[in-house]
Amino acid sequence: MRVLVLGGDGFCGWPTSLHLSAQGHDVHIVDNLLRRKIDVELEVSSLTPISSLSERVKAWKGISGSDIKVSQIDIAEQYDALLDLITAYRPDAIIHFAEIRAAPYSMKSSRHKRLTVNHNISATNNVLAAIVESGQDIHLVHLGTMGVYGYSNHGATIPEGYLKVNVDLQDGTSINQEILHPAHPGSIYHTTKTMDQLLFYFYNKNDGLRITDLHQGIVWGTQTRETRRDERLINRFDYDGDYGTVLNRFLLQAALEYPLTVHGSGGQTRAFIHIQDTVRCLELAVSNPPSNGTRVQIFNQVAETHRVRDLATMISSKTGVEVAYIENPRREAAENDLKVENQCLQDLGLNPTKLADALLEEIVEISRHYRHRCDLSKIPCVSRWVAPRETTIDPVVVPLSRKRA
Ligand code: NAD
Ligand code: USQ
Repeated sequence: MRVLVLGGDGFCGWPTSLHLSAQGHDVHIVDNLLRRKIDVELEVSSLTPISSLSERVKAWKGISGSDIKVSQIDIAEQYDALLDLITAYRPDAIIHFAEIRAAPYSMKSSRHKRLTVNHNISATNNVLAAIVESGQDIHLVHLGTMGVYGYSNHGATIPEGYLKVNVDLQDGTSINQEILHPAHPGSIYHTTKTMDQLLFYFYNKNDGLRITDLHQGIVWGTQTRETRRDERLINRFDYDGDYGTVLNRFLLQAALEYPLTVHGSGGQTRAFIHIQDTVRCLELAVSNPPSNGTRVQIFNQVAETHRVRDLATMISSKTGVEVAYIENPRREAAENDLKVENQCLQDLGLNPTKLADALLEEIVEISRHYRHRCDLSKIPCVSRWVAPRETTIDPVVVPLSRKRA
């Protein structure tokens, strides 16, 4: 298959590009290097020494014999260039990773909020409009997030995208329907992913586009089978307060003997998946497109769920590093449970990796190996959801009512 990977230089996109290339697919990366520019803005860099994108693909050609072509296009701004590439390359599938993806970054200031919304919504709409204008039957695979569902404590298992509802009609009868699960985003970044969902809904209904939306949990780990083959292929490792995600941050902190930064009581339960499984899920999604005329296919890309303080306690007991409970800079529930349906990708062949000592140890090893590259001043999360002067305002709480049988 010919696969266009938008955002193929990023944390998920690079190992996915290599994996698909190793599986014999023809891969073409599009990236405007925005993620590397954000590193410059934040004055931080990946813990691992990532090569330039041109060095990466040259190294891959030398190691595997396979070509990965690269186009530097800003898909949010350069619509004509994107359309020309799609027209010429004629991809069977497009994988769309190319969005600003860090919740704390999106909440840093009004400039970051506006940038994240304008950028992500334009990027997604441009891809959809370009597929329609190209007149080609291309399967779009998008990386969504578990955060579109939110983290309220309603006790029910989160379904894969669609919720069954019963609607009472005026004549006293009722109808059963499946609707998109209500959106309950927890940051501006997560909000853009809920808006993406509506764009997919519309283009699927209006233009018959075939779309798979993967609602992914927090990705942990760094290396995959392909990125491990040569140091020039190494994947990025974000540890800073804006882009670093919780489990990788805790493992790095453990390696540096830096107290584990648990927000609040650490009662937040989140979904996790290892990067090796992410690339496998993308392979499965690309190989299993929805048929024409079907609604947007939504899969929950999740291996397991964990409570943040349980992760910290587990890592602390293995390494002896203390746990620091710090004021939560985010506005989120102090405690939540999370039950998630994740059967669809397993039915397609995913056998997800669970948190395993060997994999945790591998991240600690990477962290130890590159610890000299870590800037400790970048570890604290300084982006606040609400400015201090506003913290007396109570958030809007949507009451949940329950019908008892
Ligand atoms: P990343 O920031 O490392 O990678 C995104 C890539 O897209 C970067 O290389 C960036 O330069 C490129 N890009 C951004 N805007 C672009 C544009 N306008 N034109 C061209 N290229 C552009 O992020 P990631 O961690 O690889 O995440 C990829 C996707 O997966 C995101 O959409 C994210 O929301 C989703 N996701 C990530 C995680 C996670 O834990 N990392 C979890 C769930 C979902
Ligand atoms: N947290 C800590 N300590 C830290 C960092 C985070 O306690 O040092 C807590 C946060 O308060 C939050 C939880 O850990 O409750 C998760 O935070 P995170 O930064 O690991 O994850 P999040 O902001 O949700 O975003 C990440 C990715 C995003 C993706 C999302 C999937 O950056 O692209 O969409 O995970 S999900 O969380 O399932 O929505």
